[in-house]
Amino acid sequence: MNKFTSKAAAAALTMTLASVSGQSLADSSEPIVIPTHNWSSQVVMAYVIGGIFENMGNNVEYVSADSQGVYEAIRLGDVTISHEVWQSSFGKSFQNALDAGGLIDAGTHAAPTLEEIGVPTWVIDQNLCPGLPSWEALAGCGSVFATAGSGGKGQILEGPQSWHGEVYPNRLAALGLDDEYVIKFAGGADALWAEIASATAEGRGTIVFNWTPNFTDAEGFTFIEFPEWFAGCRIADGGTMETTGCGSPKGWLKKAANADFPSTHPDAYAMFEKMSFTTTDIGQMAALVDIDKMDHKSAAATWLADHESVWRAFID
Ligand code: TMO
Repeated sequence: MNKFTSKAAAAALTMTLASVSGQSLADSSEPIVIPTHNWSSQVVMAYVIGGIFENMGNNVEYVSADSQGVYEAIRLGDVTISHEVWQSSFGKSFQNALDAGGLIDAGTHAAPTLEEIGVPTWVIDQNLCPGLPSWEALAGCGSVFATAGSGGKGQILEGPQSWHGEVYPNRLAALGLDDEYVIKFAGGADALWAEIASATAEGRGTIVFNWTPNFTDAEGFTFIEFPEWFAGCRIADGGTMETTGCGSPKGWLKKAANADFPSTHPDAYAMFEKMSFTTTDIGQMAALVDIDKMDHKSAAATWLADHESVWRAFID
């Protein structure tokens, strides 16, 4: 089938289904509820997607939502979509809602992901802890990463505890590094970037949680290489102290939606399902806020204006 005939066939099928179920073909005017969380690309992308939906004639609404609880909220219909489901942090909450019913997997972005602790690359170039980025090099380097408040131990600045729970405390214990390092949970993502900036200005070694795609991809950040992840290695996923020393998955970035969204808003859902952002797209969305210091809405408007050919392709 060529593009026209497949489109015509799809339209005919939609009309048949619509007349059977008595639904109209057009998207409902009910607002599409888009969640915002606490890291930059996610919030910018929320407004990017909202802007595309509005361009298509849809109504949108934004709600600030907990990044784990959102999957249950989608399942129950209080939130319509999730556009950045990061495997390492949220895979379990996503899967739980998928299994319970009411939430659907709306596909995967092109960008592969990693959520892991690491160091600004200059720490490696200057050989502050010989053997990095292998995790085994951390043993004996605790004092290199000590801070004023870490009692002589190496500090690892984790993200907010709502992202990864006990993953890093368990990992340190499993790898025998908990005597030499302490985990500090950051209050928010900005604390991670502030720590990288001040440690770099002081020439002080630092270990922080970070992820890719992110604005730091362009700045030189190296993730520590831990024992390879496998399904079920973490304690929260049924693993044991023998296995929970595993690193984070080289993961996926998914989209999720309420199960009714394809029938209430067929055009918007088709766009959302087709929508796929690359590492570059997502890095740009974060950089507009974290480097260029724009507010999230202006960053989204700028991104949409500068990349019209990218998002137009999701509509056709
Ligand atoms: C979910 N995050 C990208 C902040 O790791």
